[in-house]
Amino acid sequence: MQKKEIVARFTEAGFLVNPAVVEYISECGNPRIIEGVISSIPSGTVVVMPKDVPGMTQFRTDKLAVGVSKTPEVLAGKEGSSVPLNDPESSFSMFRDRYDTLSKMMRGRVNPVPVEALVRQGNRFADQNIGVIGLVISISTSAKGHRLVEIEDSTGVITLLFNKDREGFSEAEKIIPDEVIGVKGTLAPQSSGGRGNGMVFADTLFRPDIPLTHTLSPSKEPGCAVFISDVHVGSNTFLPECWEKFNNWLDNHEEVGYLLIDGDVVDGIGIYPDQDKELEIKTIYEQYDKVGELLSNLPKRLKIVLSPGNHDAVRGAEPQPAIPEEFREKFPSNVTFVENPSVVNLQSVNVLMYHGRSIDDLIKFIPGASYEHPGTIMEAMLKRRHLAPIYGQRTPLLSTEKDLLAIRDVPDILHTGHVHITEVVNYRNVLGINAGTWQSQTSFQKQMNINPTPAEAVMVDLSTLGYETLRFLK
Ligand code: D5M
Ligand code: FE
Ligand code: ZN
Repeated sequence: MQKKEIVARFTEAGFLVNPAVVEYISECGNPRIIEGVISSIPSGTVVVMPKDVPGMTQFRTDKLAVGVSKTPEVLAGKEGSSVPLNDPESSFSMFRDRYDTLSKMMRGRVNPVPVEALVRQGNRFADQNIGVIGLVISISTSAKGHRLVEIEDSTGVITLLFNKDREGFSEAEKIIPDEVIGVKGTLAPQSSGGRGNGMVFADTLFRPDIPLTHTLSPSKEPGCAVFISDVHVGSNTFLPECWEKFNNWLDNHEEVGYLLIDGDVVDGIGIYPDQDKELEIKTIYEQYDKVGELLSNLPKRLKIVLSPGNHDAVRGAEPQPAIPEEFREKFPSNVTFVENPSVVNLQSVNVLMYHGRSIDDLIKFIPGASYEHPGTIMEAMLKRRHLAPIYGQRTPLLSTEKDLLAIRDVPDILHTGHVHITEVVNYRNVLGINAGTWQSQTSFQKQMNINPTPAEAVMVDLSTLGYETLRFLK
């Protein structure tokens, strides 16, 4: 991106900008950083300085202190915590909990009126400005190109109309099924009602989102964590020499106390048609034994956290259970097995780990989203405060009492994987790390035109939350 364009974008948003910042953004070659900075800048800022740009001043220093890593505390997604309902077909209580949890996060901003009160005949809200919050049950486009979104709260269903000629329409185009949104707008006269349910002409769209006031809260103790994903041991595209280099690097970097692995640790068996032709290790037990061996060779000081993904030998429906005991025989004792998703606390830094299968669905539904930029999808999850909002597509969701994929508490770090492409973003001071993979491009990815970034790891200095991408491919 040209420096002139960078300056222009900040000017347009009402800010002056420090030359070092312009330099940095132009070098990064990722224009989306600008929008991230603009969205999280403290009010009253006149000139955008390096301290306002995530990653600029928070990059790790060269002298990292060695900490004493403690066993991570599992705050959510402990082994055995996701219990299916007796009636697996019933997702009612889960959606009810989703609505309750996410609507609370917006209530103060939206001041919602219950849908029932808006659709009642002769109600007093016609032509009035009102707020309403609901779970999206259908999305369509009107003959004139406006977006019609049906939402449901605990009292009824109402249609929202987002006018295509109004500011903010592009956000309305990103509304996806089963997310919880709020709007402020005008209640239409009863006669114009959307499918007889009443209609709101939407002015402003609200999402649960990360509060603008959210600040970085690094650890007070020194120490670093390394984030990886999608090791795919057992596949003939797994890269053992690169892993070896990574192992050597860890041997020589004592400041690293934690290693987090976000699923697809093995390639698995029977995950896709004709997979056996691409397997070097043909049984699931031997694949896990090999992982156990690789992890045993890593330095013993490391505390390792391991969650499953869609290639692992567990139920595919999310939350996924931890990798079962029967596969752990060769694993060292410094591994903590957690569910997918889970929240782990590393010396006060909370990491939300989620493999990321829902990324496939979110890419399909969010205009402009792509496999090359999983960071955009992590932002989409954080805005919606949900890891896998869309029900009934490619991500199987388990029916549970509570919605275990809602992002209840704001994490310090969101760690995902699955798409095999590394990207790090900072969204409102939450560090989003999509970790890459340890296998080279597979024939399937070639067909899909997915270009992975193999053999990369992301290191975070827990005492600053600065990060660095480490590369072991060559
Ligand atoms: O996912 C590896 C990569 O392949 C990741 O980018 C998602 C993509 N993927 C996986 N399954 C599909 C389907 N069915 N369609 C399109 N893209 C897909 P992994 O979980 O390691 O197989
Ligand atoms: Fe994978
Ligand atoms: Zn995966």
